Amino acid sequence: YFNLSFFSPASTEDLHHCPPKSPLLVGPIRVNFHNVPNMKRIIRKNPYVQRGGLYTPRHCVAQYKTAILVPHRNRETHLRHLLYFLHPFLQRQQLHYRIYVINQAGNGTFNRAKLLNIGVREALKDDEWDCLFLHDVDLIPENDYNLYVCDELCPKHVSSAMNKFNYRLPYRTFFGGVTAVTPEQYLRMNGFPNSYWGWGGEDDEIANRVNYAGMNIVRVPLDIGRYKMIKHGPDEGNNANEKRFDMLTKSHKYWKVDGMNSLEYKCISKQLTSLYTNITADIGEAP
Ligand code: BGN
Repeated sequence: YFNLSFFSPASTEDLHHCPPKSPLLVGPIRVNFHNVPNMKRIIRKNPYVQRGGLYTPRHCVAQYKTAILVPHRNRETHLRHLLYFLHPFLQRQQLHYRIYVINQAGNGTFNRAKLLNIGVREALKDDEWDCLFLHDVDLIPENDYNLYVCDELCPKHVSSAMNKFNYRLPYRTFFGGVTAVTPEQYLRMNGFPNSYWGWGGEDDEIANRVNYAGMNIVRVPLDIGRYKMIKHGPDEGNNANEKRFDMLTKSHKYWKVDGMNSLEYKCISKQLTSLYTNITADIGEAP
């Protein structure tokens, strides 16, 4: 008998694992926001991205599966900048990845942390992700050695050096912007709080939760965790949360009852567009 497998197209079993260090990385990336790329152009530049913003390396088997979760409302130009830079960036890292955009329906006060809980719940229905990247829409990574993979033991603060803070930490426990956790780490801290409506404080609460759940934070070195923030004015519907100081003093009391185990929302739509999975949810209103 002849062995005909030679003639069949390469299946994943015939492919080798991607190397530990991708040969495609370039290091520092020049990022600017002079013109806003339109979606068609981004699609043209990323021909191997599949519907829903999904990508799998074609010439090797990816070592990691990462879901990128982006809370969003009315920031389309920011989203286009992000997609324009992030898709090629992640492909150079030879990851299996998918980008999710989670929209808050209506005009109520914005709730970043709750949208991230929803993104995690929905993403885990689709695949067995090794890593969840919780990503602000207005932060663009400037170095592709900043690998979008998780630390096995500790939640990771990724955006350690933002231009807005002169490429330094604004304060020692800062955990805002871009963070990376495994699904296991996420569930161990009961996800994020659902009760932070408006700007500020939720990231500090999340940093507290990491510690309450018996974990430590690791941080990407400052020369690698570099991000450029897209300048913008204050958002409508995202005023500073005046209750945040008070809430933070009580976070140790509530973290076990406010989070993934108390998450309630209505998924209004889950749509696979060419560059991302677009989820819109009714998340209720601030009390
Ligand atoms: C902090 C905010 C964070 C924000 C950073 C950077 C608070 C709580 C004060 C007790 N924290 O001051 O949410 O990410 O600034 O802008 O406001």
